[in-house]
Amino acid sequence: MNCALPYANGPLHLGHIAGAYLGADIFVRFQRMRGNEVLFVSGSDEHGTPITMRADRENTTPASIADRYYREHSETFRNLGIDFSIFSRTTTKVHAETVREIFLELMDGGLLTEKTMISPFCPGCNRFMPDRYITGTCPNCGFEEAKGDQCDECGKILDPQDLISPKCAVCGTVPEFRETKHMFLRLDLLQDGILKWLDTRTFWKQNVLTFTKNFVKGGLKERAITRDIEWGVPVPLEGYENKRIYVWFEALIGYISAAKIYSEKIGDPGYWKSFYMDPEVRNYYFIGKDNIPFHSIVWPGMIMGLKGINLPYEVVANEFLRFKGKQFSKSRGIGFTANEMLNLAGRDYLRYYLSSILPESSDADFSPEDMAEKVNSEYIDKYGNFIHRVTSFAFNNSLKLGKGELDGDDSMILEYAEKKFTQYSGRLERAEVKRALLEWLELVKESNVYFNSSKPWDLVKTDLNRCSSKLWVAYKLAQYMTVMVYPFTPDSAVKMLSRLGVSREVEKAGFDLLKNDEFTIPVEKPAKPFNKMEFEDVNPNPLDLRVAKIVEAKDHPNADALYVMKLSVGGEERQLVAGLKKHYSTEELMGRKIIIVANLKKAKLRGEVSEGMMLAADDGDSVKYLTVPDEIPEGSKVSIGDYGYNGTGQIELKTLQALGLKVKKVDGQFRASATLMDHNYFLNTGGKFVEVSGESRDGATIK
Ligand code: B3M
Ligand code: ZN
Repeated sequence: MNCALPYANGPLHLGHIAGAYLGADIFVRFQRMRGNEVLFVSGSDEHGTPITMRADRENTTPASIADRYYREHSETFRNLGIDFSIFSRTTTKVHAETVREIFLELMDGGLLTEKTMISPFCPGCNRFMPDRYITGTCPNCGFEEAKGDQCDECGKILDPQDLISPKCAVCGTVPEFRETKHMFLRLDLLQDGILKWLDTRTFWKQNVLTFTKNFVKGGLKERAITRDIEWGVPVPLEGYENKRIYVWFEALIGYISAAKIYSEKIGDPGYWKSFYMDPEVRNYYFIGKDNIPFHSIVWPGMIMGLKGINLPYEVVANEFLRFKGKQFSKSRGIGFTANEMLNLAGRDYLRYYLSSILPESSDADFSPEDMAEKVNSEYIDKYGNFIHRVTSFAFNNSLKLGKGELDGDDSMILEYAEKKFTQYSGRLERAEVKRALLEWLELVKESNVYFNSSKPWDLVKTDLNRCSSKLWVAYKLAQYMTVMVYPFTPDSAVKMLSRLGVSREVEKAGFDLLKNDEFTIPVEKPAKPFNKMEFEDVNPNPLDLRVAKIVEAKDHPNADALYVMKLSVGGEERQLVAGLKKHYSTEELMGRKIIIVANLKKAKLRGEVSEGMMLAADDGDSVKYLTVPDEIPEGSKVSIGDYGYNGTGQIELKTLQALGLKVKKVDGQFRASATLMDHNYFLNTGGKFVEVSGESRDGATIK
């Protein structure tokens, strides 16, 4: 079991998690439950230009960037419960050796060849430019910010020469193309083999298969696998001292080197071979959509040139998860990183929600509101509540649970549970995670119907034997649900199982647990198993920001620097005290539209009440109020990025200060921004940005 090696160049966002990692983890846990031995590997992809680019930007070394994100990613996966056997790195010695061996084996097999190529050289930076340092227009789809190695919009693999109007991403200079020697992988020789093999992969998911076939039909060319760069795995050839192996070529080998390192760690150095070299063993690759061609074409091609390594059994890739319709992007401040969301929602709630919307066959949309709604109405109200009702009833009535004689309804629901389990297994066997969860949810719903119509609360008065039989069936159903939901929400499942009095280790016992007929009822009154998710939990914006119009401004009776103003806020009138006297005359303020924090705790300033606070930018020299274009009506609500006010209620000044409101200069405009959970967002309303009413400075504080 292999899961893409994430570039160690930035935080993992929910798009990454939903694209590959969560589905892989669920699949692995399911396989372990079935009694299969799984080796689950991944690691940091620590070479490549995404990392050198970041190091350049931050004025540090690629190694320190890689270190930072290797640590961060390991922790994120741990926090999410993604249970790798090993999460390795591509900067290890074992990796460099493995790459060297594979490189030489392919060369011996005649699959590598040396060619002189024309490479982009930036006269501005005085060096050969790595592919990703060149940007330009994609010849395939017209996307204007395509990179020299791939267009991130249409997915097409590119050479820098293919780009229309290329330029250096560092200094903007138009690159020259100069001659340089490189080693090439003969994908052209491998094309027929790859096509034949692809014909045997009829069971692959449509999205991967179609993409791959179209790709190969376009014809495979030799691909350069060395680069004129300093950061990377050395090339084992004379004359290549100043070159490095292309990151994709070696990152793919990272699966095997990770497996080797794991094998050494457990004291069985040959262990990895029982996975990668035993043809009976299935090698799955769970990856992001934009990595498909490397795993379904390049990697299989490389493997065909090696002795004894298994070809992928299946390459599984999801479509994209979007955030309110846009692609997740840390740099553009769209959506959440995995860590941010974990701070707001419990691990299992997040895993549940993501599983239920996984973009398996088409793009999906993540929304915090939808998450709270789904978790509450499905996981908590239907599943958690079932466990709670059943165990509480057994406790309150001190029931002895016994199978006893089953009636028609009992047998029917138990058969239904078995049928749902079979369908669920079929889905998961095909790595259809979202659909497997739907089968589970159907069982949960039917079980609730069964419990309600059994009316154990009547039976307990009339027929105690029937009643304890019904409860036994209900416990059995609760066990089905819990065991089946384990791969999705492992922590909660373990807890729920112990509520049923079942104390065996879930993964060890696996699906044999379903055969368990022994339950013990609680000795103490069961507490509610789950707390509901509140919407505030997932919307971090505590500011009720509004557009207000100044309708009156006059001197404060007892303070020299202050004005007392009357505001109109969409039909509502408010009084506000502000220290603007040094900066504005009352005439200059009259009729202006300003932005206020409407839910700041009321304060009395020298005897005058201030209901809220007006926002102004202070660049050290002058103070200027924030405003919006005139077409925005007073009373309008102002959002921070996509976040409207979350309804927190009255706040203290320090809550406002914690959001670090600042001026950002963009295209000559001075916009107001705030920081929510490490992201910087612009304040906006009605599709317009909140701006400073005049010249300011980038980074000026807003208060
Ligand atoms: N590092 C791309 C990515 O992180 C790349 C995957 C390598 S898998 C061998 O999306
Ligand atoms: Zn340059």
